[in-house]
Amino acid sequence: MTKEEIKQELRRRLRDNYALELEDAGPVELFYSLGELVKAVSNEKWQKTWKNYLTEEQKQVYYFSIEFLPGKLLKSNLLNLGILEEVRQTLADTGIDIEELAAVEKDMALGNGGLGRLASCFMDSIASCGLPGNGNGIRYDYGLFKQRFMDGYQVELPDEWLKRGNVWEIRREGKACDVHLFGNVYMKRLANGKLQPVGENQTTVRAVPYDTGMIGYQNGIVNTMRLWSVEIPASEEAKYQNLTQRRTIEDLTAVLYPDDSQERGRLVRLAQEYFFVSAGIQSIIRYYKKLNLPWHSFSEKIAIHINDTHPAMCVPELMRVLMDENGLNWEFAWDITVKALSYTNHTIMAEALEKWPIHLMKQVVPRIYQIIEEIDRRYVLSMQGIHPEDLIQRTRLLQNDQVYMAHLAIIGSHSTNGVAKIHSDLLKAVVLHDFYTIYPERFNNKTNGITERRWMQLANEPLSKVMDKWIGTSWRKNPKNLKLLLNFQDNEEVLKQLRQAKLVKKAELADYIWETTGIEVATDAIFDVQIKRLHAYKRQLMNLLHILRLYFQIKDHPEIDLTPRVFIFGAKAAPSYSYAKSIIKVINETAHMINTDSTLQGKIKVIFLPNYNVSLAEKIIPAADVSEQISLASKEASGTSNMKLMLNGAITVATLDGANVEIKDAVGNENIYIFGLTEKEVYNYYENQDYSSQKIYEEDKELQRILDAFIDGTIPNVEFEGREIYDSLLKFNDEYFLLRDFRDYVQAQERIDLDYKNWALWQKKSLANIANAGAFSADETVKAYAEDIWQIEPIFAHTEKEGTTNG
Ligand code: B1N
Repeated sequence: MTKEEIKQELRRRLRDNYALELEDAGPVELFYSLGELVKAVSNEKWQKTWKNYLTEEQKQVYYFSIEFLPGKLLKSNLLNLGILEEVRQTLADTGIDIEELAAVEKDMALGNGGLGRLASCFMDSIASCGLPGNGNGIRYDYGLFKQRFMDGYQVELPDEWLKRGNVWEIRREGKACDVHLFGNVYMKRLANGKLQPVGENQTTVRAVPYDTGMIGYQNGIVNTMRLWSVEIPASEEAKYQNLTQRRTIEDLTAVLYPDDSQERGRLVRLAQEYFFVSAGIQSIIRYYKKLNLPWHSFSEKIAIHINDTHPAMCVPELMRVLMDENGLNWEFAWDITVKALSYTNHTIMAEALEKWPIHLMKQVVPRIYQIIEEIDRRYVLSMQGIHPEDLIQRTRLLQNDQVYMAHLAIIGSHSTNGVAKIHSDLLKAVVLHDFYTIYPERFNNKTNGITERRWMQLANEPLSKVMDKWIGTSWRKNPKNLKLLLNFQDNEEVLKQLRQAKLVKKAELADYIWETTGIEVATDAIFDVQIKRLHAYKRQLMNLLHILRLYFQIKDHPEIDLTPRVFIFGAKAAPSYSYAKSIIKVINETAHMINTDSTLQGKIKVIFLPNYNVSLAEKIIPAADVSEQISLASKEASGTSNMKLMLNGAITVATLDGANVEIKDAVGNENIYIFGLTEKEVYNYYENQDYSSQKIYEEDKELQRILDAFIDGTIPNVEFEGREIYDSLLKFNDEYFLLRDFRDYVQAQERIDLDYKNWALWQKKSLANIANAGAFSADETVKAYAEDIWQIEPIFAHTEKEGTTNG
């Protein structure tokens, strides 16, 4: 599209929709008109892509995830369509800043954190690699809550992201389907002697899909992310005349559960899980039937991926549809199911491994529960005589009146993967070791990745331009080519320009901090960033202990030569996670104490930015100098902000946890600050039960002073929270070994302080991080899934191959 065409199209839409001239339109009208224009351009490609998949009968993957976290789509869609610069220029010619209208778009925040964001990075990469893939999830009316601070406390407000409508989605009423919940199921004997399940007193709801185009990077491909919304079916209208009854049903897709890595056994959550699983499986079956192929070819055309256990009911649901609705026998249906399905595990935290009480399952999904019971029975039977009885009992689905969802996912699929090397190894050796002895061939690793397009090209233009200048533009299509930057390690001009680019983004963030908090920060300070959900295992508290150490140091020695530092936090706590909320309160109160103390001469500042989300991440990450990845070794399955920060030239201070281990291998020891217990040492403590935080406290005077600050009035206004935290570290023996790792952490921080003073040395480390970040491109990750797990091919490869055989 030329600039002239863009302008004409925009003018037409503004006139038709708003009766406005381009020059008179405000950012809201401009955003919606431009959004429609983008949709028109991409819809044509979407239609073509879909036609192509159909005629080629290409194998498709369906990525089932209860969370998707795309953030804003305008600029990303423009970039991927290859018209970002043209549109920017066209608008600029009329005196309009594209950023102003981009800011109108609400973040699509239908996810909690890493798991949902990963799903969205994968959607972008799958389309960009030309792979036939679809997302399947829930269209929540309210996304993750909006976070405010009041008196330092987290307050949650509803996220009304749909208030002004959503330009990107297409409602497809014609593709709606019915989902049955609750009631009873009994078996009826048919005339032919076969048993047929019959439901009674069931609640039938309508699942209506809303599709959003997932636009590939300048390759003409547009895939589909399908999100389901609940409605009351016309046939049932008479049944639900009462408003409360209607509400109960409409509640099903009303809100996203805000608990990250923390499971709570709620009825509505279980109903949500079944709702999007059932609707998704039904629409897959409908598609497969269009192909007119025998059932035994199913897994040659369809791969179904379950993102964590939330969609694990795909196993019994596919069984149900194949048997109850299509007459297949158990063995045949089971064979198809196991071949089609695959599963990713995202956590070893016990509280996040889903287990549903049997009584709840019987109540909410009675037919599914029957099938689960039968899977369990057959599993036990098939393993007897092959494996020892205790192993069988430990791995079966039904234990302690609960359904173990991870067991269901592993037994009912052909592949189980972890999300970083160390995590996958832990699954094999410890967490899922029993299953590994039974199905060793099913286990594999797929280290997470990120889409560099969003996290570098869109979020960090100054850096992108420096890259273009020195290594050309090939990295934009192929992030592995960031490696070319290594040729300039010793080029002072390149180092200077990289530093300058960082400074531009730091100045922008400093402005944002000033606007949102009224606090002034200096751009020559180290910007030290920890951004992730608030969780005890992620150890934001240890970061705070280090900040308090610096505070006391400056208080005692005002003349001390510290490199000025701005500590930046972004984190939401699950509303029910009171310990995490106490940590937020204590960080906020410490921040206030430090930021208002002029005797500190601005040497340290603490900024807790409210409402951390994808858009805020795009502001913070490009401005970061230091990336805090300090979880207790073994607890963080992978992490992905570690990759985004590295890509933007931040240097990581890290434990050997999750993908940090692979980041260390990629950049080398001299370009990362590693500290703390290893995963083996952590497990040794568990085994020997000989950890005593009290002992460390008693032997370390400085640490005593820091911990006492929580309860002796040093940190103001934290009476209850300070005591809660103090007790967690001493009375309850410091579950996440903060005191054990503290000294080592402090030493790493001292090296950072020193190294930053030598700008060229620091910049060289930063360069090495940028250059090696290509290894963490989600493009590479999804290609590995496509090859090893899903067995799907890019559309281009497919058509070429067909071409040669035909020709
Ligand atoms: O998944 C990310 C990883 O990078 C993180 O390390 C990991 O913590 C995160 C229940 C979860 N694991 N488990 C969840 C989310 C929501 C929920 O209701 C669990 N999130 C992760 C991507 O692999």
